[in-house]
Amino acid sequence: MGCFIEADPYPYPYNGDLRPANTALIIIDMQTDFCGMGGYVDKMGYDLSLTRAPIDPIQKVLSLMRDRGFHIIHTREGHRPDLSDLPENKQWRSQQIGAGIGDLGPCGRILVRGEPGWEIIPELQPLPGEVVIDKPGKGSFYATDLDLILKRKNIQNIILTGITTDVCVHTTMRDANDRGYECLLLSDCTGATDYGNYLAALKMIKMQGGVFGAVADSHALIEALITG
Ligand code: C5J
Repeated sequence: MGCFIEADPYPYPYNGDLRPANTALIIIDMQTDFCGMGGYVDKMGYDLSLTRAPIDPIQKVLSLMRDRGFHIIHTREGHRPDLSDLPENKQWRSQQIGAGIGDLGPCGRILVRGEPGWEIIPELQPLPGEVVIDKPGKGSFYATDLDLILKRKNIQNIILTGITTDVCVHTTMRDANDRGYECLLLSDCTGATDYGNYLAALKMIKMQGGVFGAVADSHALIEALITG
């Protein structure tokens, strides 16, 4: 039998083994810097409605998955206050586009740990006991203990949400897939700074029979958890 979520290009997970014990919801970088007024993405001049669109669907999925006892993992992108973990080329690039990482902005120093802009938005605050991964890069595995934590908890399935689809979410999904995790991206629970890139990122996951995993929306997940 098994439990499957209706997804594209195959019902997820491939083996039907979807249980709270072996499945984590990962919420990537839902920080003011990426979706709030005065944060990094806002300073770069992007349309915040694109990165704010997933907030409400993520809230619904988070609430149900918390109730059902699934593992919940949050990530935050950010750098040490002394910027010792900030690559020079990343700093240079951010300065060119008018949002220098480490510079003072309306929400404190941009993408610096401990600053108001770096905090996860109030709507999606982690609960005590939920894992929070601090990462200096795009991927959630690079220079973090995420893989160790997933292995210790015997997690096989990762359900991805958060921002931005084409950057931190994709990097994390690709890396997770290489490591053998069975990945699902929830299409309405993610957003990019560019709508075309969002669509392309979803399409790339599904090529070659699901080269990085599968894509579903939050309704399909909720339906599967309620009826399954
Ligand atoms: C970026 C992210 N876009 N969370 N970070 O720099 O996608």
